Amino acid sequence: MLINFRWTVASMLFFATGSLLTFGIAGTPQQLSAADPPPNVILILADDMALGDLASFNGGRSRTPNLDQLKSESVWFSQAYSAAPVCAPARAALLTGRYPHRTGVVTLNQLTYPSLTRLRPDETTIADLFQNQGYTTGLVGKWHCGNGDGFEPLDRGFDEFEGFVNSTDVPSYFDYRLQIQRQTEAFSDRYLTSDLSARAVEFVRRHQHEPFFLHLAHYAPHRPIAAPEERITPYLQRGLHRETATVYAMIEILDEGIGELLSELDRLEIRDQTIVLFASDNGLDPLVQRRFNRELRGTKYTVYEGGMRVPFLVRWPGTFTPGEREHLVHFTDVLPTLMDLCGLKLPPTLELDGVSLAGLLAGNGDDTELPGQRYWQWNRTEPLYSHNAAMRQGKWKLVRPYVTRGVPKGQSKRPPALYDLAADPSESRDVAAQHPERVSRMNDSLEAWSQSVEQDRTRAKAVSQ
Ligand SMILES: [Ca+2]
Repeated sequence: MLINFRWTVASMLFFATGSLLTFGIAGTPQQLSAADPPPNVILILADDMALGDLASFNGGRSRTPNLDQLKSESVWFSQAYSAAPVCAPARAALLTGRYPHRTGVVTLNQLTYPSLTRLRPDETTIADLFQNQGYTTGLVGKWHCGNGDGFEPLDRGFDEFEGFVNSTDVPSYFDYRLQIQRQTEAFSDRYLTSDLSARAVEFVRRHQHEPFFLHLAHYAPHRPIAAPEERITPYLQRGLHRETATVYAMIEILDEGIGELLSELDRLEIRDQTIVLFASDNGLDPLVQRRFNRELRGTKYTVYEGGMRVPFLVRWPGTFTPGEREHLVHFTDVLPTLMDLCGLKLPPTLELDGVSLAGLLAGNGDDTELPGQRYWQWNRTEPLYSHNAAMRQGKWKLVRPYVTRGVPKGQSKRPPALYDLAADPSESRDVAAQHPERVSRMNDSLEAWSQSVEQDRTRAKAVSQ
């Protein structure tokens, strides 16, 4: 009843204004007529899946027919970046449209560092915005943006939650616990990824007649790696290392589930009114056997390209013309983009770091609409901005090098490196010595950003413990 009431309110607002959707970016504004319902949104996130894990990028090493089909039907961004090289901060940016540090979520491991992984109570999530404007909102899968009362998905804008808050709930893909609303249930008769896929399909069936926002946050192919043996065998027979074979089997099952979800949209005849966005939160995990990732340097945990460049596909059949975009886009752009596409309002007090990509998606935008710089930083504990930080400006990338995956011992003394990604996409040649003025300017900019986000992170109204 609540959902229907909300939808009625949304409809009244919609019909009162006569139009709901305007692309707020340069180009001809496009409006849906009053007869068009607001689009549904499915935001799918893989976990530790690299750009090179898609079969269309790796020469068929893996099998991802459904994701490759989705890519062929989508606007896909070939230079898309997560907001961090690890799970929780990347997700915090996706949920808020803001750099992770501002949100209070700066590292992983919620149990060891609860106060550094909780999305601050004064942050607004994308789920809040959809929920407040008439959508039914659901999270299926991993949360990882805070645990405890007031910090979990049902407290942060989701009407429905079927998933897990802490990684300790998933000791195995074959033996795990899920929270279903606020009840915990244990499962040992199924495979996690297939289970989450089925729950996503059920969510869509339940809410097919209302506008919905579904965030399907898969765990695959994150550790603990495991898959049914018969799914691993074909990759072993190709001579792959067992860990790589297992990861590819996990990705294949992830791909199958996404195929089933997309087929369900067809069966329910809501394909054209459903925006689907697919991405991954960071690059491949070095603690699992290294595998092909194009020419990209680095892995999860590092701010090199291999740690943060991710697949980023956006499909809206009948509205977007599929094709590649080479613009530099970032996880903080997701919230403003989806708000824009759905014709929803952004509170004027919200200070976002990202921008709407609606113009680029519609094919009438250009680089001038994007921020000129993007920034990243991660270390395991309280932020030390001399560690593992980066800034991208055009083809240039400044990197304060990665030092350790463990707890750093004080500030890093290593000098910044400069890479020309147009000439050197694998970040193999440090050209800082040839461009001292550029290094100095970019380093100053990175320093200013660090101070800004740190000030925001430590602002008053601190997270209660
Ligand atoms: Ca991850």
